[in-house]
Amino acid sequence: MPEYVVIATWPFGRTAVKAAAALLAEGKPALDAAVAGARAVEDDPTVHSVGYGALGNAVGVVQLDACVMNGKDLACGGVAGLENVRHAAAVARRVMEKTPHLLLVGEGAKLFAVREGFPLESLLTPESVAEWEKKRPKPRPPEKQPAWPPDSHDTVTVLALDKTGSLAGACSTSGLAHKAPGRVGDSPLIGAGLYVDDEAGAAGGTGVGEEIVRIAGSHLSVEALRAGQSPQEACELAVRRVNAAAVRRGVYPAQAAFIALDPKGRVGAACTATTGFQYAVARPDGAELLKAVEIGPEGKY
Ligand code: SD4
Repeated sequence: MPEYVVIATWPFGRTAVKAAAALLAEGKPALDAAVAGARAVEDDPTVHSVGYGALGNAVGVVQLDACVMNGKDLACGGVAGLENVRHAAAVARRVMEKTPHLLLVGEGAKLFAVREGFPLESLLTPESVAEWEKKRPKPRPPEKQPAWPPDSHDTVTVLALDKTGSLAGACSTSGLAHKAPGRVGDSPLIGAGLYVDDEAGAAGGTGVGEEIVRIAGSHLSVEALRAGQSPQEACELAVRRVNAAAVRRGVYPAQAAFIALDPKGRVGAACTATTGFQYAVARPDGAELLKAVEIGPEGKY
């Protein structure tokens, strides 16, 4: 078994795995590493889909979704529609640690964050406001609107295996740009955007959340690991399921991707055909950015 492994979504996943690997190398728990990885991306104002500097919803308000899960004891927590607090994954961890609940939303999540000492701030930057304007959906008849806004999303999902052999994960996102106020994606939902169990493995999703929730993508992937599939096979299974669900509705599959990490430290990743998904992996011998296997839909759509 490798000393430690961490995997994270998208090219900004390099920032996440670097921060997480620094902690794993010191022997820190996987959950500390996963949350630190998410935090590094939440703090980066050039990433317009996570934390500070993220794009707003349809009325220009940044609403963050996040969750965390610990593979040792299945402890988990999440926040949805959280406003004015950049470290959404850390708030999700507090929900896990300090409440008997799993998910806090909207004003309740914000109130909880304030009571836990998280500072309130505007998450908008001049650049994110300009980008939000640029990505404003074009006025056109509803039947001509794309089912999802392309290139206006990206979650940081971090999965970590620590030196004790335990797994944990964290994900954090502002969701889809110009989403309906109050819309909740896959990222705060345990089993959809993230699932982690030391007895099977860890998986996380990114992309159009509706498609990931519809197939309970991360739980599906972890159950595939439990049944003996490799992380690569588990991710491909989830992507094929997203494709099949789209075909059944007569639409072309949306952008969606999955990453997975098993207790042996093996990783996998796969995405739907138009996603162009990349992910970062770090181990004691260094970090790399990899391109995921793309899987197109089978049959008619
Ligand atoms: C969501 N899954 O809210 C998130 C967005 C995302 O890559 O990951 N995009 O639907």
